[in-house]
Amino acid sequence: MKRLPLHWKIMIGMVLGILFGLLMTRFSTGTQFVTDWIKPLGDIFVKMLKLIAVPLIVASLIKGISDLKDISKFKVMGLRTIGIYIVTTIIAISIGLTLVNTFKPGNGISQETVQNLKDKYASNTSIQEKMEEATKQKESSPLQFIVDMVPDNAISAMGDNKLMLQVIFFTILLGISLLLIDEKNAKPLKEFFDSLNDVVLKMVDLIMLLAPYAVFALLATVVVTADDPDVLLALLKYAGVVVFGLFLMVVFYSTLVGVYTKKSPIWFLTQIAPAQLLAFSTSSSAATLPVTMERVEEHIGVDKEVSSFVLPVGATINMDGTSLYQAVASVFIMQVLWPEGLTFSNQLIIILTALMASIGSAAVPGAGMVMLVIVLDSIGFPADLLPIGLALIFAVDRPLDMCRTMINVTGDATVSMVVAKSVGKLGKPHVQEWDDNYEKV
Ligand code: DAS
Repeated sequence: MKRLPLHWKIMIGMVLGILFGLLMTRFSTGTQFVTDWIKPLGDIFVKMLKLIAVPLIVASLIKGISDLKDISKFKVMGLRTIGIYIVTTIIAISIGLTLVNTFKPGNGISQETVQNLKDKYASNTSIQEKMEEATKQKESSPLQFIVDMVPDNAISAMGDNKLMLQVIFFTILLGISLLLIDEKNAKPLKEFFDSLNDVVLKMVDLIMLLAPYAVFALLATVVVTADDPDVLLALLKYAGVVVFGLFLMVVFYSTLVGVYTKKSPIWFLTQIAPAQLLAFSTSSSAATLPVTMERVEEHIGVDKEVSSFVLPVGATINMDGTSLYQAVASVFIMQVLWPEGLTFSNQLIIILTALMASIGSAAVPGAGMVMLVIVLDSIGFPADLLPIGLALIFAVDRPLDMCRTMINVTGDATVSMVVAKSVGKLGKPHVQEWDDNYEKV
């Protein structure tokens, strides 16, 4: 067990978690037992990862910027990153639309199933909450997400994971200012952030020792709280289209890595596997970010100058998995509830609004579904059918959230490699992983 690579240990934890969850569903008090005594371990693990996300972003972003010789390189890297993120998201949405229009998963849903889902979820508080959250987002101005980027209090911005963009905004300002002041005066702060960066990366290693046990708890919880199988079966074709689309995205990323960076795609996927498995288990790009950064920097060899900017920005605005899901889900819901809305122009609008919605989606569980309301609203989907539309896909949203978050993280890691290669900052991995205690090579 000691020599087993980390991602194998995590996978074993996941499988045992699923089996244990299935076993617990056999007992009347099984769900309560898992919720009371197993779930907290998973919650603690996710909280610990979110706890160190902000100091890691601040330390590595400051180190990344202050290591730059001239600020113009940062501008080039920033524009290149945003540009590639937009392109990969548009590709994801296009794949989603092509598949959902080809396989038409909505055409197989009976009105009886729709009624069954309507009765089951129409009064569901979670759906009401998502509708309210989406309404709030709709009412804010289109540039609100830029205004929200500017924190009015540096310390509070540091403390709130949801406002990751505010942390990034403040840190970039601090890093650039550090670059522009006298070298002698900048030295103490630069050295502080250098050591903070190393310390926080080591904290990631230590927290990851918990990972196999934490994913056991997370997966057992997902299993015991899952919906009854017959509902899941009715939506199998829809879920299959989403998962197949997400798989095609992994093929796209692997091809991009192999062709552009000349690195083996299998090697790439193996190195980021722990981050992918955590994204799958937590359904949160924000919680996974510290591990994504550690894997990309230490195990792939992307320079901090690049990863410290590309990954935090990607975790908040680049969600290729989510955008593909939103494209499939919106057309699926129209196929079932509003076939007359399936015009070509509406699907073009979906490309634009799913792009904006995935940028606006928070890196937390279930965020993609909230923004789906924005996408449907943008094409004039009847407001009274919206809650039914969400009820239609609600049953399989959590497993699909796990899958799309895994793709979100894979896309960020891919773009960080491509950007690093393009600016000559893709070097050798720093560590050779034998087991949880890495050997420095
Ligand atoms: N769970 C979100 C994330 O963390 C993605 C989503 O909800 O679609 O990436």
